Amino acid sequence: MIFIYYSMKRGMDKPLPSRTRPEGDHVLDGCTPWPEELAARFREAGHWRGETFDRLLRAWTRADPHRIALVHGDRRLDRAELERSADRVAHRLAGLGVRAGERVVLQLPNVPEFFTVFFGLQRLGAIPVLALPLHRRSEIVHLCRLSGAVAYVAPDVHQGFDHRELAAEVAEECPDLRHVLVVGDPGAHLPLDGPGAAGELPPAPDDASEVALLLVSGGTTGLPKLIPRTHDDYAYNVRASAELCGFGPGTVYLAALPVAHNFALGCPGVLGALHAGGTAVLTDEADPDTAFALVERERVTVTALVPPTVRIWAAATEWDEADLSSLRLLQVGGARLLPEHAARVRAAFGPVLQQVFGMAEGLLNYTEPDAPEHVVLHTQGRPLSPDDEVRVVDEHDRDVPPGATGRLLTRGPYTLRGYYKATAHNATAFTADGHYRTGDLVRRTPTGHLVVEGRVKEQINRGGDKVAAAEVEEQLAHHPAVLDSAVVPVPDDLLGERTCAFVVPRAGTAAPDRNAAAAFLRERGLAPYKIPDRVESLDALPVTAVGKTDKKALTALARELATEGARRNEGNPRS
Ligand code: OOB
Repeated sequence: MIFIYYSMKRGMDKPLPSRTRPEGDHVLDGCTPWPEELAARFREAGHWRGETFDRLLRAWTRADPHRIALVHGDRRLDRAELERSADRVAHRLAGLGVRAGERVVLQLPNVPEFFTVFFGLQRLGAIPVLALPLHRRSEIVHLCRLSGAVAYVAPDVHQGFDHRELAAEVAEECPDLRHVLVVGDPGAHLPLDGPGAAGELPPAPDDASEVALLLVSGGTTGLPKLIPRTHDDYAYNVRASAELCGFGPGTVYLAALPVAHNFALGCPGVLGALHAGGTAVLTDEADPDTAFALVERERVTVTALVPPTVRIWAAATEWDEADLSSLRLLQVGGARLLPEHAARVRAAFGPVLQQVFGMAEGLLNYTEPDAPEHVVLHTQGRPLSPDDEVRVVDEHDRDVPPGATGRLLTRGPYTLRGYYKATAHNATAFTADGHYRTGDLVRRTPTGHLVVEGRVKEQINRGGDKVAAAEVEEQLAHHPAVLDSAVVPVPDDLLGERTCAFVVPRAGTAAPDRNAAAAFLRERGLAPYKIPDRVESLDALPVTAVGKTDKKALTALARELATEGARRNEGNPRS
C-alpha cells in the first residue's frame, strides 16, 4: 500500500517510548483512559505509535515541503507554508497566554485557517474543540462552558451569519473565555493574524496518550457531549483509514462536508490525504455545479458525501458535462443509503462507491474498495481494525443469534471509553466492561459486514445532521405556551428523515405553530438544522404502560400526518 510512504521513510513503524507529560491543565482529567493492558496491546500491535499530530505535521513537511497540502479557491498552501502558518498561530495564541492542555473552541468552515489553527494548537499542546459551522449560541456557549475553553476562534461572516455578534454574546455568557479570535475582519474582537509571543516557544508536548482534539457528539440526551480523541487513537484512525482506502501521494481529496466533522477530517479525510502525501481541496459548496468544476479542475480522486448530496450529484451527471473521470472513490456515509439509491449512484459514477458507517465516538466501518457489488449496495461496511470488537445484543445485553438484528456495542483501539466530564451519562452509555452503546440497530452478515437497520437512540438523522430529540424538547420547554413536547422523526424522501415536534399547550394558551416555534428556537440560539420541520399541537402526549411518553405512537402519528399532508397536496397541486 502506498500510504505507508511516510511511516516507512521515517522508520515510524516501531512504537516510540512514551514521554512525560508537561505541567499544566490536563484534559485527560475529564476522560476515561483505556485500561493499561489494552493500551499496551494496541502499542504492541503497532496501532498506537506514540506520534503526536505536531510531530506528524513536521514529518509530512520534511518528507516533501513543496508538495501542495491545501487548495482553497485560488489559494494553494504547500506543506512548508502550512507548517509556518501553524507556527505563527501557535505564537499568536502563546502570546495571548494559551497554554498546553487548555481548550479552544474552533468554529471555522472549510478554509485553510481551520488547519493552521488546528495544527497551531497541536504545536502548543492545546486542544481544539471542533464546533460545526452551523452551531449557534446555544451550542457554542455549551461547548465553551463544558470544555472550560479559554478562546473561541470563528470566521467573521459565514453564509450570511455574523459570528462576531455570536462571539460577543458567547463571551458575555462564558467567564472563562479570555479571547475571541476572528479569521477575516475582526470587528470588536482580535484578528487571528496579529502579534505573537516573541522568541522560542516551549517544546511541543510529546505524550501521544494525551487528548489531541475534542469532537462533538450527535447527541441523544439534553446537550451535545464531547468526545476525547487521543493522538494515538486518532492518528491510528486516520492512518488505517488511509491505508484501507488506498490513499497515496496521488490522492486529491475534496472536502465538501465540514472538516470539523470526523468523516471529512479523519476518515481518511483531509488528515488522511496529508498523511499519505496527497492534497486536500477545501470547499463549503457541495452543490454539483461548484463541486464538479472543482473535481475537473483539481483532478479530484476521492470525496466524502452524505446520502442526500450524493443523490443530487448522481442526478446532476445526467446534464452536467464536467469531466469526473479522475474520481476513484466516492465515500457515502453519515446516514443510511438505501440499496436502490446506492445502485443509482453506482450507475452514475461507476464502481467507485464506498459505504461508510462511522461515528465521532470511534468505530468506523467501510466497504472495501474492491468489495463485490452486492456488498457495496447492501451493507454499510466492515469494522476498520482487527481489534475492533463488535457485539450485536438484545435489550438485556445478550448476544443475538448470528445474522439477527440487535443493538450494536463496540470497543477498540480508537473508540472512546467515556465522554468528557460526563460521569453520570457514561454510566449508561457504556457497559461495565467498556463497550460503547452506539444506539444503532444492526445485523451482521456472514462476511462480518454490518447492515444498519435502525436505531434505539432518540436521535433524528436529518440527512447526516444529527438532532437529539431531548435537546430540542428542552429548548421548547422554555416557551411560555409549551407545557410538554416530544420530538420524533418523519420519513422524508430526500433527507431520509425530518423532525416533527408534538407540542402540548399550557391551559388557556395556544401552542406555537411551526413559524412561531422556529422563530423562538432561533432566538434561543439553536443550530438551524435542529429546528423542527413540523410542529403539531396535541391536548396530551400519549404514554406507555409505565407512564413514559410513547414515542413509538407519536412516530406513527407523525408518519400518518405526513402522508395525509402529501395526499392532500397531490389532490391540490397548487396548495
Ligand atoms: C458520522 O458520525 P456522527 O457522529 O455524526 O454520527 C454517527 C451516527 C451513527 O451512530 C449512525 O446512527 C449514523 O450516524 N450513521 C449511519 C451511517 N453512518 C453514520 N447510519 C446508517 N448508515 C451509515 N452509513 O455520521 C460519521 C463519522 C465518520 C464517518 C462517517 C460517518
